[in-house]
Amino acid sequence: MSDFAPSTEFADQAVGKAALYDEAAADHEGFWAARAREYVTWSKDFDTTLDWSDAPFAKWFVGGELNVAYNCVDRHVEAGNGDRVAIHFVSANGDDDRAITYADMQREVAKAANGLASLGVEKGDRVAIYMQMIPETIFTMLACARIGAPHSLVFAGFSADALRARIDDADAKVVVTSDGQFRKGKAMPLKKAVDDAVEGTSAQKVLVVKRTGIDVAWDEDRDVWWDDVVTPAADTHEAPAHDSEHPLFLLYTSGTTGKPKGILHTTGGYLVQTAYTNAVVHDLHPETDVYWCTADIGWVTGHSYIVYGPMANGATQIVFEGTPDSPHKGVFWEIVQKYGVSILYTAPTAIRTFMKWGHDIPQQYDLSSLRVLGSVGEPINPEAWRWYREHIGGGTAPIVDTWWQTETGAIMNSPLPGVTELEPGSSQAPVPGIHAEVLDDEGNRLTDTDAVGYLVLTKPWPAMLRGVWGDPQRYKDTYWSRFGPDLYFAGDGAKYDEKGNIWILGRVDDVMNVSGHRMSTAEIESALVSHDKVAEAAVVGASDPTTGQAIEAFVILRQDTTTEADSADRGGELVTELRNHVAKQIGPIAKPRSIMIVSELPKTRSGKIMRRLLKDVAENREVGDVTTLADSSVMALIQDGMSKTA
Ligand code: 6R9
Repeated sequence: MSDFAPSTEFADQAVGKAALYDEAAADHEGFWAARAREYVTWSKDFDTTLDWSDAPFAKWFVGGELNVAYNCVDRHVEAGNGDRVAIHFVSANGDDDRAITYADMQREVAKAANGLASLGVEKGDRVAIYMQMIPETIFTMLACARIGAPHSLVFAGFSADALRARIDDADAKVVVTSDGQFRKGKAMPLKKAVDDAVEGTSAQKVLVVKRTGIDVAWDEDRDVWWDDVVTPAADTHEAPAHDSEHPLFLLYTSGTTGKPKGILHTTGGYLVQTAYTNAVVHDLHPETDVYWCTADIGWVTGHSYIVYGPMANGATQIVFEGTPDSPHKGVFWEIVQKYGVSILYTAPTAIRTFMKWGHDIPQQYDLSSLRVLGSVGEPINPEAWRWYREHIGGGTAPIVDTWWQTETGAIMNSPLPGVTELEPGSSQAPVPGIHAEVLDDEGNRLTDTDAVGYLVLTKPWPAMLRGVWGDPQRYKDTYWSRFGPDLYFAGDGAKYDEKGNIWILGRVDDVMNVSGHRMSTAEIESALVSHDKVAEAAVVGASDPTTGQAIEAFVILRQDTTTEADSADRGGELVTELRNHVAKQIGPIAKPRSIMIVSELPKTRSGKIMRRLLKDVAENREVGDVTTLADSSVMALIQDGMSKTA
């Protein structure tokens, strides 16, 4: 038996069962109709499971009516679970830690719904939310869902310009924000960006939560305090039933170039798939588990796996306002120990950071409550996977590597803990009910495990995007034209291994072509990270007159295994060692032309490495737009390092 097969103890108690695969294979629509009635309470039952007659515009659970906020809150109170903690809020400075029960949640959401209604928000109006990780953000989202006013969250690290573009595109009527946010102990302004963004837009009112108490500019006609409008509002609110296809939210993808796309999700199908996947993939037992998804609510992972999926299931979860390094580098593990977190869902970029900091930090805490670990956002390098399993998961916790997108709305490819024999580094196979294949350029399913193709979703799924806000043509062109009108092109390169596992190789623009060999950035990055001196790596293909593209690598060293001399290495001993290591791991063709040792990598605020910028550096071009970087000074550091090497 492999080390990565589920234990019998785990399998016996697991929510996800092997039989789900058979059920889904036998009857796609029947399977989803059953999940819809299992996970969601309908005010009016649906009559048709899927209407795909106007493909690629799907309708799921046609004729059904429901209220998402009722499903996420009220029904748990009605079932006698009002005293169960919904959220353990862990504040950035420890000044506002609180436990919010489902009964509290019901009152808070009702107040927020009444407050928003008093500002003129009606069913169908769009509400922009520009707020950090505080409970009021969740109250507002659920209040919008309750009213039927689609929300559009804009990550609180985005600029005023980015916010304005999103308010404009969605014609938002109200913006909800806070005075400021705590960052590494300091109060930073937030409403200021809203002041700069809303001028001349459709936004009529700005609702402001007081979080830090810092000074804010005030427009008497436009601005209102949460404490004046929501806090005193009535704490009951009748939840109206909405059509299954009523818009639930818009979420703009950070898009590297061009106008951001407003990805549209609707009510019934989205809730069904987020709740179902949260149950079977995270193995959620709402009565006993303490669940923690560390994503920011401003990203799709926060929408689907903090707010909608887990709350529909009645989970108890952690919402953390802070960052992994503040007030100290052990704060995540301190939280796990204090609250007895049993399910942890985080991103490879965080795991690699913890690896870089060294395992002696998590070792100081009792992590024995953890029984399921999850990963999302990027391919997780096998080495990081093993570190996560060993040092966080006690060597036994199953890791669910979940592949999905803002557009898919919910998890698509992932092992089922308790069923699947795990394969470090691969999200393996579609979950029951999902159909994904790797196709070649001509649209044929790959048969050769050496070949690289494209990940394609071959059947509609309930949480699928329903369109790009205001741009049906872009929806068709981007996702449904590469392989045909009912095959969804995900934009990710992928391949199969001998066992039939699907390996995601990164975005197609990250697939390199070196002397006619197609190679993925992710594969070479994993090879670099498997060296014991490397914590993180980013690889790009830079144009090369002879080989088409040449491999350029940027690496961050591990602090616990390297010296200062290593960090100063510019093409010397360590670099040679790393190049040879890649050659040994993958083959000489994969040997990077050069490797640069850096202290940081350029990342978006959701933690994805922006290889486009590194490519600019590698090709000696002026570095492109850095506005979506979490820290725009990183590029200057890297370029400075480059010029010293040259
Ligand atoms: C949920 C989320 C989507 C893109 C996706 C892919 C990458 C996400 C992954 C993964 C390999 C995984 N991605 N999860 N790649 N393995 N487990 O991240 O949504 O921000 O829209 O990004 O992220 O490239 O296409 P989003």
